[in-house]
Amino acid sequence: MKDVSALIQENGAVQDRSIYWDDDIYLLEQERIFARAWLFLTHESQIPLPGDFIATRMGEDEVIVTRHTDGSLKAFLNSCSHRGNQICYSEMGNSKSFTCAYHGWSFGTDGKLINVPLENETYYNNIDKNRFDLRQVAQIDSYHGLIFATFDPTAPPLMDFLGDMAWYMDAFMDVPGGTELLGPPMKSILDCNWKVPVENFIGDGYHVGWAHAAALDAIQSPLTSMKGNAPGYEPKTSGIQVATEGGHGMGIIWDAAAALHVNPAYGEWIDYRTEMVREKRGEWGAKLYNGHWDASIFPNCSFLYGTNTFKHWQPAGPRSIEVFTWTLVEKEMPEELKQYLSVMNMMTFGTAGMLETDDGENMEGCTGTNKGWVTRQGKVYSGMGQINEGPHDELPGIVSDGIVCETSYRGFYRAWADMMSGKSWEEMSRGGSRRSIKEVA
Ligand code: UNU
Ligand code: FES
Ligand code: FE
Repeated sequence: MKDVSALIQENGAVQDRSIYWDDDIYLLEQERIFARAWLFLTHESQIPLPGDFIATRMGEDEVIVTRHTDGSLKAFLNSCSHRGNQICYSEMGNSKSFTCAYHGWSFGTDGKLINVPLENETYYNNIDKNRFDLRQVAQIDSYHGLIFATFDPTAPPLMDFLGDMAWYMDAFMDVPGGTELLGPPMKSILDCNWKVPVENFIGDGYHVGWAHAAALDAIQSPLTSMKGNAPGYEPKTSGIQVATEGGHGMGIIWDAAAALHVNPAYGEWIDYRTEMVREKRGEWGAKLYNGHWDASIFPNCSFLYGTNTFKHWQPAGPRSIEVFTWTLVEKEMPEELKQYLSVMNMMTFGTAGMLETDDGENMEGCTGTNKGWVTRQGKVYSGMGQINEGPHDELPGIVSDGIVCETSYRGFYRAWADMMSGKSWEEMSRGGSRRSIKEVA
């Protein structure tokens, strides 16, 4: 395998193309990133009652996420401790226990082995059942309803892992009544490496007017003015991009939360709520709430706040992903508004959504060309705006000088490189990608 420390260069601005293609790099990602980072599982509203469960994956590890009988959240491997068969094949439901289809071992909603068929007759009551509980995640927690877990007992608490990203997200997550993901999610498969959509959603303001020109035209919303990056569109003043500690980041277009919408009801809701947010979180809070965001939560979740889409990019081999698309709404929104936003999400970023298909083709292209051995020896570049970014007087993270740049790409790849080189969480905080800019200043 290539020297891991050379895969990312120039402070995050250059990527070796093998990271989008090679099997050995993908396997190392499973070990060093997906087995260690906090990973999104589901939303609390999907499993409100004892016995509710969903099945998902953490990296390539199959897991069951439950609401245990005592109300707590549990997550454990969906693979039988007897001979390894997958235990649960449904995606969601409610159950008192999970029974393996092969020999019938059954497990509680906390993953504990509770029944072994013919236990007396075959094991002569001499089997220590505790030894065969399903492997639990090391830590599980939720942030405003979003449930995350990690397999790494040494990982920092979830709120430290999210760090400054949570400070930003609070502007729209920490509203009266809270937020919600409407599920179950839409699902599709894309033939691309998982990092390609993550880097796109982390703040690619460059592609919006270009790749989405026809879709912007078809929708005829205020964002149509970005079409074709035409004169009059001013990327320097229209927004910022931010790289926060730990590889999270976003691009924010000011005063544009509802700008990809045709129904005035959403803009009216945003205006009404902005005042509440201003009272609670001040001017910056209001400005963030009223902005349109594209963002990624390291390593494999993204969302568009304003366009109400929430994406979970599940790696399925080095060159394929499963895309799960949820609708992000506020719980207190009127039901008709939630329905409208859910339909708009389908039309824009659902499986056959107008913008989803624009992006999908590009993401598959950015992956697929690397099948060529010669092509794969090269590098790709995300150096835009590198000479004009830095700490901000009032905002955490590294802040760019406009919406069209690659500041947040670089933050993501610095964190990726840190984790891939096997640094401890300690090392990553001391001078690495996990250092809060506020603490440094
Ligand atoms: O395609 C996107 N990531 C996007 C679309 C970002 C901002 C506005 C609209
Ligand atoms: Fe960006 Fe070609 S112009 S990938
Ligand atoms: Fe896009």
